Amino acid sequence: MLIHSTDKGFVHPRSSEITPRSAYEGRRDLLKLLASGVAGAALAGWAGREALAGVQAPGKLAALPGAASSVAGANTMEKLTDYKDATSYNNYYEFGTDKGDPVKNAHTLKTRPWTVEVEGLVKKPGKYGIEDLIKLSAQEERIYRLRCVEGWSMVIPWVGYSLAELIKKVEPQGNAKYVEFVTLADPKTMPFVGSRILDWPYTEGLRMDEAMHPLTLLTFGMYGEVLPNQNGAPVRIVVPWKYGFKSAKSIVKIRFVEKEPGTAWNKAAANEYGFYSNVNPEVDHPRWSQATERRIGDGSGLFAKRNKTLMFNGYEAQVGQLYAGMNLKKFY
Ligand SMILES: Nc1nc2c(c(=O)[nH]1)N[C@H]1C(S)=C(S)[C@@H](COP(=O)(O)O)O[C@H]1N2
Ligand SMILES: [Mo]
Repeated sequence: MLIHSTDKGFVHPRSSEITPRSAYEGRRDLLKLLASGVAGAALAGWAGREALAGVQAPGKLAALPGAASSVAGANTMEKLTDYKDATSYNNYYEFGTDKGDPVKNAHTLKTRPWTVEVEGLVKKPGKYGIEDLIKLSAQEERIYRLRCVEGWSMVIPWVGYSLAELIKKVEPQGNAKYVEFVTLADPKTMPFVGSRILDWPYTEGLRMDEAMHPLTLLTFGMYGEVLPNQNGAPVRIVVPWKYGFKSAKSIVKIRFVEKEPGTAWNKAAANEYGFYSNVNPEVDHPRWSQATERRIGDGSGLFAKRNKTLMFNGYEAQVGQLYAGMNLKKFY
């Protein structure tokens, strides 16, 4: 997400695979079984739940397990990105612009106490303490690809629940057409807030139907644990069919509005980053192609293996309908 340079071959420390293959493959078999309809009651009990909790926690942070999700598209079978890679190669500009900065600097982020304010065009505005927000709905584990606009991607087992659960509780008014996410901008704990790279706070937004889509995840954890600070603790959004920058980290406000809200990267470079930002291999970034991507962990620099990028990041069957008839070159 850089104005100055593109993804420059960061060297990844080789780390042993965090998720034991046995656990992962056990989950794959179970999900196949569920899809075939055989599972049902036999899996409903304790044994089934145990087996479905696919990802073993790395043991670094507080546990936050989630039950395997039944939402369509929420369980890609691709190999998970190593926990170490997913937590040391980040974009979180409040803590620096290099991929290695957030893991070094984000320890200063204070994630308790934390409140998320729901405001704007809703019948039930209010402030949610983070613990209440976590308990508002059952936690699910969802394995999503996150595709950065810079050309790399990861596969991460996120933990959270559909943002729609919260939206239904707060009852948007009829004229609420968009949802805006405002993130923390605290110059005391975030060394780059105050720099001129972006207009702080970092904000993002979704159209109401995008925000209500079951794949849009209000996210509290990953790999069976709470989010590490550098990944957006204590709560972030993950929108798997859009470029990573739509997935705002460390949110403090959810605001319901009538007009399309401004967004951090659109304000910084409107010709490069639109409001929609759906992953689209056919619409290039003005300065580079979006046709392929590099999966983090699959080598870097000259040895990087590149994969074809999929329309809507592979979630076209689930979300394509939201954009029927829209010119996606114009609304990039
Ligand atoms: N507040 C905030 N949220 C943010 C960003 C940021 O700089 N600040 N970067 C975005 C970008 S460009 C990406 S690709 C993802 C990266 O998420 P990850 O580090 O967990 O992989 O976070 C997004 N959310
Ligand atoms: Mo990104």
